[in-house]
Amino acid sequence: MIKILHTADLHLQKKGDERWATLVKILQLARAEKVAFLIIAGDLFDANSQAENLKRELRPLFSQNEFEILILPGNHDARWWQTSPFLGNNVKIFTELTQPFLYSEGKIAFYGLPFEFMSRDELLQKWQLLKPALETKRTNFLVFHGELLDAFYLPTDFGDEGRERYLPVKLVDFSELAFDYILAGHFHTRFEVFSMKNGGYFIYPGSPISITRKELGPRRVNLFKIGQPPSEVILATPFYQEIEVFLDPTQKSSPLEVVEAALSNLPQEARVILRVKGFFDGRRHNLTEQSFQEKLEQLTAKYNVEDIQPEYYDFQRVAQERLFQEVMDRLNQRSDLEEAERTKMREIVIRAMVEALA
Ligand SMILES: [Mn+2]
Repeated sequence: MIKILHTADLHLQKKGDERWATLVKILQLARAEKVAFLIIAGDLFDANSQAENLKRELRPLFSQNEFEILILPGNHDARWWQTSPFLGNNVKIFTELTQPFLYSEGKIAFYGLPFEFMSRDELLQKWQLLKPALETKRTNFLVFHGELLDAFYLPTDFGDEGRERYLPVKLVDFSELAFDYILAGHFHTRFEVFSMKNGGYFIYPGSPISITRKELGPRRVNLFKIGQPPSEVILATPFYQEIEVFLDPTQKSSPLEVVEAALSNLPQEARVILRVKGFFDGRRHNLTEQSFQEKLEQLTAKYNVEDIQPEYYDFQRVAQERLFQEVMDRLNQRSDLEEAERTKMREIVIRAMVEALA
């Protein structure tokens, strides 16, 4: 059984940083899983200039591996490959769509389209060139870096990109082509698999480390055996995680305890974007908004919190009002209300009274 590891969008910038460590981790996984191929489907480097600086550092990592490393130029590192750089003994770079890399006595073929700006119509003509060459008796791979139009994506799904179209394709474009797997890159947000009409798969593995704050949750690579469906493997690499804490004013515990409970038990790779919403009674907990914020910052320094979005409200003036307490008691006595409705109504009352008493 031939195993393949597929990733993309590492956006390497310099040796020794977290992105570099992510590449090292991927190579370790490839070794441990005894894969035959490591496929990097574009944007290995963040920019052409960084690629130039890093190539000597990469050679020892990319040499003496038991597996082949096939690299596709993406939109971030499209130009750099034109000078045929040497990256290591086991490395091949896709430079021409019509010249596949063949293995296993020609039973496995990897086609790759190095990135250049093209419209969908121009791309359709490119695929037509391949049609006679794609033998159905072999396993055909396409390595691709661009946008799949079947899914609704936002510009932020591709890292920091402008509003241009980056090699737009639709699944239907491949329906008469005998590709068994399209190993793609460019879509950073998450691991996604699409089934094609011909029975093949189109796979975006997502970035293996968060490049922007839109790339949330643990990062993944695609590890699979030829003939079987793609499958996701979680990497222990840095990722962003949004945590939203809603402070319920009827809760007895201190708002700081509520925040801390939400932050504990996160993996150490998580970089947290913390949003604190809702209300607390400052008098009851001996807090002001100022002192709460200070304590919040002290607390979050212990965890990997990169950003606090302070959307909380000290409603102590409202909490002291007899009318408010009466309304709350009535709300709590209503047995016909779902808990979610009760919370909603409580919030409406608080907001109205906050404004009325201002
Ligand atoms: Mn990218």
